[in-house]
Amino acid sequence: TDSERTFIMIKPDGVQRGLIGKVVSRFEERGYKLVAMKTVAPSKDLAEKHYADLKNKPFFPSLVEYMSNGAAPVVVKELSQELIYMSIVSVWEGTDVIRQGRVMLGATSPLDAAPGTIRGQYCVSIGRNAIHGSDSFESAEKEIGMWFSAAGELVSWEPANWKWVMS
Ligand code: DAT
Ligand code: MG
Repeated sequence: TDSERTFIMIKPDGVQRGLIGKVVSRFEERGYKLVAMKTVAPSKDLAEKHYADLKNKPFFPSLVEYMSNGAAPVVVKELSQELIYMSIVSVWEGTDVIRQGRVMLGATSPLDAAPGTIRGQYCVSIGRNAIHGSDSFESAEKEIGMWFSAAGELVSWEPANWKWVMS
């Protein structure tokens, strides 16, 4: 349905490399609706929780380090000037956005990602693949709940062009 929502995160390498605008543009131009977005510096705990399904993988410690810089175990560290591991978390809405978001990201390993996908255009390393997107309805619900407090942070609104994009 056109109210389907997904969780999209621009990881620290994507932020450092100035890819925020490019990622946001792709979703905006496709016609999807931005319903939440903020900067975060996740704690190690939150990064571990986000990737809990992968906790037995050999790359799990380096994945968590990459996402959180092994930060102190607070929920979301206050942003400060010393911060270098900053991410952008966002929620996008629209028809089939979970599956389409994954297609727009490209394969997990950027070397397998089709040219024209975000990872296929901007990345070469699986450990620096710039972006995360929910892989199912269940993960989208879980991840949105983990990174946002639904009450105030998700906005219900209708873009002026909505009916010309989703029909
Ligand atoms: P995706 O990010 O495409 O959903 P995933 O959920 O399987 O992929 O893994 C989460 C992240 O973990 C992925 O973006 C990069 C890292 N990762 C996955 N497989 C890896 C591997 N074989 N070696 C190193 N990092 C890996
Ligand atoms: Mg995944």
